[in-house]
Amino acid sequence: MAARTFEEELDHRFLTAVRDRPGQLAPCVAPLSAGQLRTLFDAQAGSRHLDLAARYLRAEGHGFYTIGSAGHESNAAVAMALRPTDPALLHYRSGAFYLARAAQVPGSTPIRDVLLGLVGAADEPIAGGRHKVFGHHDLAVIPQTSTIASHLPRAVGVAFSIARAAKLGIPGGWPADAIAVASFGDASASHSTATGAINAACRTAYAGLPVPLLLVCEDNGLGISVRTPDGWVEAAHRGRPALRYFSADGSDPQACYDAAVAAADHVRATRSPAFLHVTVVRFLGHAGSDAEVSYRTEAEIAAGYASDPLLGTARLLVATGTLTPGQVIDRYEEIRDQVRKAADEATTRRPLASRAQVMAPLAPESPGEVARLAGLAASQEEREAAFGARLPENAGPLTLADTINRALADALARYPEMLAFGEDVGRKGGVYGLTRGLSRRFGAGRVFDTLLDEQSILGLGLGAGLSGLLPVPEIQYLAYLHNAEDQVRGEAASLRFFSTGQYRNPMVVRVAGLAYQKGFGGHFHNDNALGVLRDIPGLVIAVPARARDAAPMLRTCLAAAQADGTVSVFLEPIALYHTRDLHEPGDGEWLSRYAGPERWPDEHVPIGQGHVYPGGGQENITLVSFGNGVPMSLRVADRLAADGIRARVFDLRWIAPLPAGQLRQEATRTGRVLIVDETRRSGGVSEGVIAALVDGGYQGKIGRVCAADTFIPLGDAAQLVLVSEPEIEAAARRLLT
Ligand SMILES: Cc1ncc(C[n+]2csc(CCOP(=O)(O)OP(=O)(O)O)c2C)c(N)n1
Ligand SMILES: [Mg+2]
Repeated sequence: MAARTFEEELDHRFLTAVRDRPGQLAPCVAPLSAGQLRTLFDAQAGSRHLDLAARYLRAEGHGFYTIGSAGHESNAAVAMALRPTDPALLHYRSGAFYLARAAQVPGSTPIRDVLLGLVGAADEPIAGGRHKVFGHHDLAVIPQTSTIASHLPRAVGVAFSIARAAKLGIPGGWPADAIAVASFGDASASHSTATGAINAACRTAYAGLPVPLLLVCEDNGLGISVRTPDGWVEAAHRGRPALRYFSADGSDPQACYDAAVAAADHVRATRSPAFLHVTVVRFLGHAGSDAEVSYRTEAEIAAGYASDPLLGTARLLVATGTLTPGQVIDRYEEIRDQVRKAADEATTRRPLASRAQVMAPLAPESPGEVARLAGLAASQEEREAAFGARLPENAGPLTLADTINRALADALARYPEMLAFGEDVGRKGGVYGLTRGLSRRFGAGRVFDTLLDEQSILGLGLGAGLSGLLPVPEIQYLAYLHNAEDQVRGEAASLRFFSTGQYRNPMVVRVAGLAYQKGFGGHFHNDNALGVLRDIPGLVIAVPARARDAAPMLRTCLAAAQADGTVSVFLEPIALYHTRDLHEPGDGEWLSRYAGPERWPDEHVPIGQGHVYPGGGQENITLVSFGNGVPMSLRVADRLAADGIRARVFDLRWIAPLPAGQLRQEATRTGRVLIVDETRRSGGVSEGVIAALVDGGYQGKIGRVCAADTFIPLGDAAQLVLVSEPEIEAAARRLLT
């Protein structure tokens, strides 16, 4: 007889254990009712058969994903201990949780949902064929990317925001007494993203703030082939401040359910986090492609079968007299048939069929609505309350920093759901004073300090956006975005994509950055690299060079967040924060008067629209720039004018999406383009600008001046590697010869 495959062996072990060893199924009384036991078993068996289906669908050429939940199905008991309105961010092995939750919501079709995900069908209900995820809007299950633990900072943010939205009276996405639940594996628990998030939850709860978060570690002892040291998960999480530890053996459904109820009750009642550690087994290897025999002995693999959570539930079903062994097997087989039929049906569903269809959730732009929202202000009384007697439009010419501060105040008055937060944002008012006075005026519930962890700051933004709030996190310096960048790339920007826009995390991330800082220089404070942001699909990158642009651009980003769930990075050039003059000391030309609300509709700056500074008459050259390059280019244009050379300066204002059409027009007008780019030659903005020009069919001359491919040194040495005005001027003259 041919040896059984692992799939066949798992099936066989379960069936023979139930059929042939009824002696193990001793009578007992379980607090789980007969109905609950049946629900539990159905979810577990459904999940098991989905795993088996994933394998045959793969073998038949229909399926694309084989990481399963087999061995972890006790997570169904966790779902049963929760409410279907408790937001859930699930591990990729939480299939039985997903099915058990769906059983709480009439009309759900979880088996079909998962199968459609496995075959990449366009009508899969959450990701629409873009990935196989556990997610469903009606089940409050937020889909996750496959980067392990990357959902945990968001989960902390969701938990925090449940309470904060309730406190502020903002109708959020969740009931006021909801708790957030996040599951993850044992290896994931050691990932810095997880440790950072768990630490943030503990520290926040320790400080006395509500963080109703249930962390569920599904501990199978392995991360692919790597063993987690025995006892490590418990040692690392038991006894942590403000985190209550619970544990259960996943092969014992009653114990699992009891622990989950106790943990969920604790979180709901105390509004503080708990860590539920469920010991499970992993069947069928890490994924279909994983030959676990290369790192596990056959005996070890076989020993796991005794801990099958389905068997645990079967025992209780029989021991409580709910079902006979034969009925358990019948139910198991019925579910097998149900899954097979649904799988056959799933293979007839269509995949995504066009590039536009794939990309549709990335670009749900409604520019008309954005323009309308950007033109709205708080009432006169609310503005007067926010600003005191001194409305910013009456304050005379303002710097970029002062303008952003006033624009933030206007936005806080206009959007009661807006939060502004980050390191030093609250009391101190920001390292550069950009949020000064805002916490005092709008309250520490809306403008506040966070812990020193960019990942947690962004995670809070992600969770807040999902919870009906409008988060405006601040990252102190561009260089310090990098340690948390996955929260923008993998989480913020991808959520609409993997949920066909059903979930969104509107957010405007304010980042102080770029080069030419004189006072406090060096590599980190003069970071001039935008490469990591430029290629993120759907991300909007705004760079206001001057006060006049900053307020309308900020309003546009906030309106786009509200209208479309857009994620924007609002990159503020530090060196221009307090700049007053353009051409000569005292000219005050870099200051602008703040526009009052009556002018907002006219001054609206749509996403992707640059600004032209004409050179007068028929220009000879177009200088294309952004950020610090704009005032430099304007000064160079002035010097060129002395020699009769007319330069048109085009401020991109938006690095993503680039104003491509306008750019081509401005370039074609003179036939000579010089790109003045303070970012690096490699991976810098100029690469995108040149590509946009070429793609747009521009055939004239192109030159560029960029920063060198180096980190920025301290002090005056920085000037050696950054673009200088003489360099711009020389390059412009070269292009004209
Ligand atoms: C950040 C990141 N690094 C690596 C991987 C590749 N990877 C996928 S699953 C996995 C192991 C995770 O183990 P564990 O957290 O214990 O979950 P389990 O699969 O055992 O349930 C790894 C390394 C990943 N998905 N994300
Ligand atoms: Mg594991």
